Amino acid sequence: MKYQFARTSISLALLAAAASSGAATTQTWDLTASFTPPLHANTITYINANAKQLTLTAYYADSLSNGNTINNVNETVGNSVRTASLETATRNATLKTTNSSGVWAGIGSFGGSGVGISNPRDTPATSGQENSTGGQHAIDNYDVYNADVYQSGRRIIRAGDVNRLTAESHAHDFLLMDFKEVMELSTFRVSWKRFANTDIDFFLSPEALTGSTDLTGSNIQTLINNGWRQVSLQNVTSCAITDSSASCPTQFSSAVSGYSAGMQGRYLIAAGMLGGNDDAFKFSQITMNLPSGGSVPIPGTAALMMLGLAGLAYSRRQSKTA
Ligand SMILES: [Ca+2]
Ligand SMILES: [Ca+2]
Ligand SMILES: [Ca+2]
Repeated sequence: MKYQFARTSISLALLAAAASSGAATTQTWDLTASFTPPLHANTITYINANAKQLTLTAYYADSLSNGNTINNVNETVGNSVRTASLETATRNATLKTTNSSGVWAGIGSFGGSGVGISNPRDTPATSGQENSTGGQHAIDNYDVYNADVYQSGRRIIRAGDVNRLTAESHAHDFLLMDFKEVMELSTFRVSWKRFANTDIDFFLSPEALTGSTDLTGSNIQTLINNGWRQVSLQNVTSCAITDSSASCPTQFSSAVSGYSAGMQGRYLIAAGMLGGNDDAFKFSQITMNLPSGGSVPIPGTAALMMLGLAGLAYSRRQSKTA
């Protein structure tokens, strides 16, 4: 698997896949390739062995449409707690790729261990900067004080305490996956997570949405009103990249809240649980299925056709000179 920057390797990947590829209805993208260059980008396109593209775009939300920040989070939140007021605020927050200073949210490979997002509120606030502090380098809704907070000489908040949200603002990462065509939900692999009770909210676009889309300026509540469907998985399992056991990667199944067999769409958003603060994870693999009855040209067939054409051209030249 290669991403778009390594075009010279793509044809090799196709030929290598030709021998083992069956009916190519299952599409898998390996997200562990390191981005060199660039190290981080707001948008990355991966190309799998069947030449199917997956474009990832990093968004984040930290402010409401009225300009206020998501600031109702000055409260104690326990692990696995979904706070209704914060969930509502996050649903109504504006999705964006950059802050007012032009610092953008970046997708990072973070050592080839899967993709995460670093948003401008993560520190250091440099475009696409990898941040190794806590879970900030992951796709996360994780925000904590970076330093102790004192009141009247007494420490009231300990730096890094996950059970205290930042009082100033809450920032939330959103990963948009564009499969370029309508596909069915299948499986995904979480290669890293910050906490045991990491939960993911997915939002699948309506089947009718087949054209290009830009989420900038919209919010999750608007998307839901427009037919996007929420699929939520609690306590995701993380797997080593080399783990091929049955429990990895994680299936979209009836055990997943809001899921039903055959759900399909061109776009999929992944985010830490809306309304939570302890969800931080990285993806190393995404798999989708082409809708029932669909198929793509098998690379082996394409290669054989090209050989056939070459043979035809050769024989034509032969007959001309004869
Ligand atoms: Ca959680
Ligand atoms: Ca992050
Ligand atoms: Ca964060």
